[in-house]
Amino acid sequence: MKISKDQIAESNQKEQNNHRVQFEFLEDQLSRKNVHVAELIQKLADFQVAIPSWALGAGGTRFGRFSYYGEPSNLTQKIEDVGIIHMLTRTAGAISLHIPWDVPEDYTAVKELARSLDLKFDAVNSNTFQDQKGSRESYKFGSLSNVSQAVREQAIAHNKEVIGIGEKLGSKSLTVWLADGSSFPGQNNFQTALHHTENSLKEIYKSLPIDWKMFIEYKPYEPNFYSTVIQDWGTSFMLANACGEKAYSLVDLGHHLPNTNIEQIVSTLMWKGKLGGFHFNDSKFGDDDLTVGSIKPYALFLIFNELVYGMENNPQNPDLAWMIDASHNIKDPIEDLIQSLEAIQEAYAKALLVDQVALKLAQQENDVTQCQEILQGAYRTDVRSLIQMARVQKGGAIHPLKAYRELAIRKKLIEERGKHTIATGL
Ligand code: AOS
Ligand code: ZN
Ligand code: ZN
Ligand code: ZN
Repeated sequence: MKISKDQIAESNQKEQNNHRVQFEFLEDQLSRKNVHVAELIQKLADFQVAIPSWALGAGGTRFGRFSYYGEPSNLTQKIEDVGIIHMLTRTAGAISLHIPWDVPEDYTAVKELARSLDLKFDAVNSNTFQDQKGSRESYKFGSLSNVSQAVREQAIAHNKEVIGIGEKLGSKSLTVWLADGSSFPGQNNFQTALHHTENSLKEIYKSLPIDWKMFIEYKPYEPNFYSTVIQDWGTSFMLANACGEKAYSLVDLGHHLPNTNIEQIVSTLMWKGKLGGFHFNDSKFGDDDLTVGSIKPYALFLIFNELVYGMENNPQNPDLAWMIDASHNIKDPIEDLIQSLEAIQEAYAKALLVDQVALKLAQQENDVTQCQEILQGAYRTDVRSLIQMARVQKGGAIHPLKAYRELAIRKKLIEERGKHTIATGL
């Protein structure tokens, strides 16, 4: 299942007039404020977000899983789904694979398919939170932090294997997320667990190719409910420093306790040159993995404001690896990802509109009211036609979601794949 350029052109034909009127209005408004609209569009068009291979199927919860009809049941079909999203949005130019859920059988074929859909292979993700078929040791009581050396060695070996797989695909980074922790006080010695984790990560780091990065994800709780070994950005930052210059912290928006000031964490890490990757999603309570921007769009904008500031002022921080880490229980995953991409682009565009010079001046003068006005002025701008223009210039759809529905893609996927398919993964 592929979407053709003609199908997109046809869909855009119908939207063209409306889009033009809105864009011209906004362009005029922004030009009056001395905003370089063409530059802005270019930045938006260049912004690419990876889709993880586990986001294309229905995730479910521990209480149940409801299949979404026509789900991709193998890696080829997952890549095809990302291809559909990228064709419509032109902002999802990469796929992030999870090992062992998505080990390619035929590397040449998989790479060729990705190339034909204009997709790159983003970070590879290791999995030491589940026991794999036939493995000798169990991760029930942790992986890189386990009290048993044999378990730690198995988990280290797995990560090295994942790097090897990534190398064959052209990936340039490894993301490590650990479920390690404890569910009851006294179960673990905090220092021993952290010490083991640091040593294990250093061991994995030794196998990292010279042009690779390692991303260390943190999370306060779940699946363990008393303590998590890498619980917060400080721990992740400390471990990244212990490993070396190719190791970075990764911020997943859902991995913070309620009301945490995530934008401040972003700012601190970028100042220290240690923010490597980003997992987008949204949440009300915890690691809810909901559609980006569906719950706290203003918080997302404030985070992007710091990201934009960092990208412009912190050359010590490398280019970031952007990814959507979401899970879908009741929506069509493709529709959900299109909505997430739109929300990301919107927050980014609004952050680009913040007048940094005026903001700095207002800060110098302690003009608190004016500082707020500047941020909210940018946030309240309707930037949708700008994002549409960025998409159109790259051959995408003015309205990706509408086009997806009009082209009846899901219906065709069901015809092709069958109704009761199940995606591998979470
Ligand atoms: C888990 O909570 C983390 O967000 C991971 O980044 C990811 O969702 C998991 O590794 C899926 O494999
Ligand atoms: Zn994540
Ligand atoms: Zn998560
Ligand atoms: Zn999450």
